Amino acid sequence: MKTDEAISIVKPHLKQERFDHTLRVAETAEELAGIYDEDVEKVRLAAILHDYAKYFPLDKMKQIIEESELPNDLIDYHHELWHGPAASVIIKQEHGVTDPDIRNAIRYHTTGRAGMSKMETILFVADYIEPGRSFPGVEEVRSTAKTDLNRAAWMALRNTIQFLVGKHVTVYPDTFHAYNDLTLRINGGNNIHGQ
Ligand code: DGI
Ligand code: FE
Ligand code: FE
Repeated sequence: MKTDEAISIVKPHLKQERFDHTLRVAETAEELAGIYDEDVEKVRLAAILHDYAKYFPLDKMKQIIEESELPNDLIDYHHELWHGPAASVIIKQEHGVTDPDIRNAIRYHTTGRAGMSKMETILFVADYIEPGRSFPGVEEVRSTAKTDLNRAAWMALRNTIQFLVGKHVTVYPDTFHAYNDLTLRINGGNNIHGQ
């Protein structure tokens, strides 16, 4: 699939501000792909398609999840977590995107997961740091992303978990798994206490 085709698939489904976010994520993800030696074409496609299902009706996303191989426990968590997994199914079923690297990057872009591939991590971080984002602490993640992709992802996960816990809402297990996995990876396998 070419960039133009991916854009024409998602554009009718996105509000202008979400479409602009999508293009900024693509640009940011391409920069990271350059730094970390990842396939720029694939990263760009994953980025363009990542929020495709963001505004699908909730019952449609729910149906896609229930009728797919995706874990049904997603339904017990916040509906904000549904659009990535739902998009990963629909782009295959309706648009023939079968590449597992692209589909997994889209699927896990909100929650992360343990053992994220480089492509998954690039999209996860790009979605968090694109220039339109103004989360507290994003500047530190932006600068870290230039030199240490895994640490940047870890920081984004830490911030998100802290944010969610502060709101007294649930955190999907994959988000904890991603955080734990990267904690060990960036510490070289040592589970150091008190840091
Ligand atoms: O779709 P975007 O707005 O571009 O970004 P996203 O897909 O990363 O959605 C992020 C939102 O999801 C963010 O406001 C926090 C919320 N969220 C709710 N529950 C969870 C969660 N994020 C994670 N990582 N884990 C959760 O359990
Ligand atoms: Fe998203
Ligand atoms: Fe996004």
